[in-house]
Amino acid sequence: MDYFLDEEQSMIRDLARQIADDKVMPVRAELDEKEEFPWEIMKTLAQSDFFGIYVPEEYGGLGKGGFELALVIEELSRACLGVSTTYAANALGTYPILLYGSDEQKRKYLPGIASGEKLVAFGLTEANAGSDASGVQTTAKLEGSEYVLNGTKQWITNGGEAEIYTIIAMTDKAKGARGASAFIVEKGTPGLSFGKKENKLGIKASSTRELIFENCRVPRENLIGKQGMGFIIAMKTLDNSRTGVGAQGVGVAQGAFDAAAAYARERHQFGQPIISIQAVQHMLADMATGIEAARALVYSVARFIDSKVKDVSKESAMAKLFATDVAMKVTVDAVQVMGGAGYMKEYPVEKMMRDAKILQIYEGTNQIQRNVIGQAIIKESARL
Ligand code: COS
Repeated sequence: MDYFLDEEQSMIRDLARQIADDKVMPVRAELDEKEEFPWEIMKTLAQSDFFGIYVPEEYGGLGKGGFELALVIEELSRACLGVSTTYAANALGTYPILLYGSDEQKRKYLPGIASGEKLVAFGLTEANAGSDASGVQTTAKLEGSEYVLNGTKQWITNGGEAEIYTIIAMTDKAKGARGASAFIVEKGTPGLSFGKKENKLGIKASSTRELIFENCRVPRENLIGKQGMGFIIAMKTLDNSRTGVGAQGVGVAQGAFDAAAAYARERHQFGQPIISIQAVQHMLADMATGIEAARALVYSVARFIDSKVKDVSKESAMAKLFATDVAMKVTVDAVQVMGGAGYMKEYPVEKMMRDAKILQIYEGTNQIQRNVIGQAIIKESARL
């Protein structure tokens, strides 16, 4: 399919593809095995200006949008979801500043983020808050010119490795969703420490840790937007970043499909390559169709969001939901097409299948995406 990329977009995709092929593929199995954070790859991505792709030029970025970001995420995901999660989580952590930060905050933080010098992480989830985003129990109390944060965030991607954390905490618990606020917390701030590194099913190259706040004092200027806007900031952040998760789904599905199709040509049974067997062809046909449909939706939604429409909750939830369900099905089927080989670590698809599962869970489970779409349908149907 031709998605009519302009010259710059084609260059971005080609460079990301080259990095995925040359730098990520050769080390992905080792990164997975050793659960090693991909610092070298992050440096290569920084040298290619990929951390600032969606950051405005005035703050040191390339001034592109979520569509170009999706192209990079897709290519990296074709090679390794652990690497692409590490990269994409930066955008998730940066959106609160990009969408709601003051000019001063943008000038202070965005250039270091755009250059890749400082990694970013987003902290919403806690023991009792995740799908229930307004169930946050971490508190932020204004004392003079500082907010004092107390509480624990869990399952935070880039936890411990990132220099900048955008955190949702309650400034007024009694107000529920309207009592949450968003803050920037820098690594090294006294009172911020990191808990255990999680041992995960997949995306093992990425770091997932707890963030522990114990009387952690941040200057009042680190409040993003206004007090009480935290829930909306988190929702709008997720509305923007969920297409990136969709792009991860497209990428990992493509990687699994490519491996399965190549293997099906090589593997002979009943005196013929198994790709000549109709049962295998039908599986590959369904996989290819799902991937193309997911890519078409993810690209359309990313372009729709970049056109600066106001409310994109429904469309971004659709892109995330559809593409990540496709990713799970395609990676499982790739293992099936490859049979015994697919189950072995010599081939990449068992890792892709393990990795893909997280896409149906993080940045809102796919059940939550259906809720978001359902709520939008209820609102829209009232206008019919
Ligand atoms: N954009 C703007 N406003 C939004 C919004 C959005 N995307 N989503 C909700 N709101 C508004 C609602 O309109 C409502 O406003 P009013 O109080 O003025 O009516 C307010 O925010 C509260 O919304 P709602 O009542 O729908 O909140 P719920 O607590 O029921 O939660 C869901 C709604 C489930 C959609 C939300 O909690 C969610 O997205 N959860 C998943 C979060 C997530 O992705 N977690 C993963 C970890 S982060 S990586």
